Amino acid sequence: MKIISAKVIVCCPGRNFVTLKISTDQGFYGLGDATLNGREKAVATYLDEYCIPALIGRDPRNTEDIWHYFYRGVYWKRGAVTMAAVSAIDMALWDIKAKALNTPLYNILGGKSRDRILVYAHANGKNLDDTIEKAGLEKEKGFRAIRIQSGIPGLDHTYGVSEGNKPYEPAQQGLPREDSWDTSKYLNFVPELFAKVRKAFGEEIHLLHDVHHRCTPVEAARLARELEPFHLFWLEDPVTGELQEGLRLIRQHSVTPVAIGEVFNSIYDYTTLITEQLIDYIRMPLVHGGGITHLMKVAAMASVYHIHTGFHGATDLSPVNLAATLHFNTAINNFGIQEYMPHQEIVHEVFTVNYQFRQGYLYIDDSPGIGVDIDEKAAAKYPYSMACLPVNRKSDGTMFYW
Ligand code: EZ4
Ligand code: CO
Repeated sequence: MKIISAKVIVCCPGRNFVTLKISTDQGFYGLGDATLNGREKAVATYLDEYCIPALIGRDPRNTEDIWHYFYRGVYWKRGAVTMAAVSAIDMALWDIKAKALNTPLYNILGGKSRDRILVYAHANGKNLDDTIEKAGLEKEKGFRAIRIQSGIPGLDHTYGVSEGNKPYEPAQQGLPREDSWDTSKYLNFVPELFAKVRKAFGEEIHLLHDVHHRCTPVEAARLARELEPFHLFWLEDPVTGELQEGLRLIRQHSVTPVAIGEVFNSIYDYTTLITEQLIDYIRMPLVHGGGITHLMKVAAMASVYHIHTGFHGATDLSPVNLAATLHFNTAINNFGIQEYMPHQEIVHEVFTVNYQFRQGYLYIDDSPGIGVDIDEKAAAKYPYSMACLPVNRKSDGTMFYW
């Protein structure tokens, strides 16, 4: 089998997506997600200019060799743009391999370790009462795990909280919006938030929270310790992960489980975190972490250290990534939980999907390959429209993490 052509499809059904489509001489084609929120065109250009010409003529079944060609074979390794491109290629090749064998992807990743995938929903309220109400709505939909984010008294915008009644979407048209941040206001509010939410819902439901990289290690250690009585499923990105050793301080002071890595893109971002057991969940998604080939290795390494998966799954990751992730989660032993933020209806005019939500779980069907298709005519109706993630400053104007 040979790759005869490949193309990048950039579209904007409500938000931007980058999809790689690789075609073979045997009639099979594969899809890979290459979406990098706010930097879509950089990945599309990297694929178009440097990767696609080097793919033509290769046997698409050689997933391991092709992965290393675009990783090890390239002098400039790692980085979000490069690795999103590698991920898309890898995902599309695995899609082709499974389609050629006429079997769902999970079958060639280890088969079924489970029939359904536990997912968590998002409750984003403007204030404490609104957050409890929103969490109640998610519980009524059947979710058994809910991420709790709330507006913070005294701050105009807070990460994770939508404008008006719109669904949460952090990327805004044009150049980045500037938010303002105050860590002490945040730290004073969050324990009270979780005390009330836990009281309202009892111990049965899993509660999660995303700090979104905004604490120093010692601030994060304080928060993690103060949240201990409310038994969080996890505390996400309590600090930026750039300094892996920074996570030691949190571990020394608290038993609140920690999840990290939605902005990581390589196994080398995780080595200290995993081998010193400083975290409990890996978040690096297939679309940004080198695809199935690389994540299989990261997940295997994590499994040795009692660490589970809990992959990033916001709406800026396309249905192709979500479906590939569901196959992955079906197959591996150390699956933990999957983030699930449903895409807008308009997204499904472009992507037809093979998964379904029921009572707290996602179910993937047994169509061959990844099982998601793209309607290129529909995609062409929604051209790319520049949008960026916000930037964030402390209240005195100091540039900070968003
Ligand atoms: O801010 O996907 O846990 N989820 C998150 C997301 C990220 C966005 C960035 O594009 O942190 O909401
Ligand atoms: Co996050």
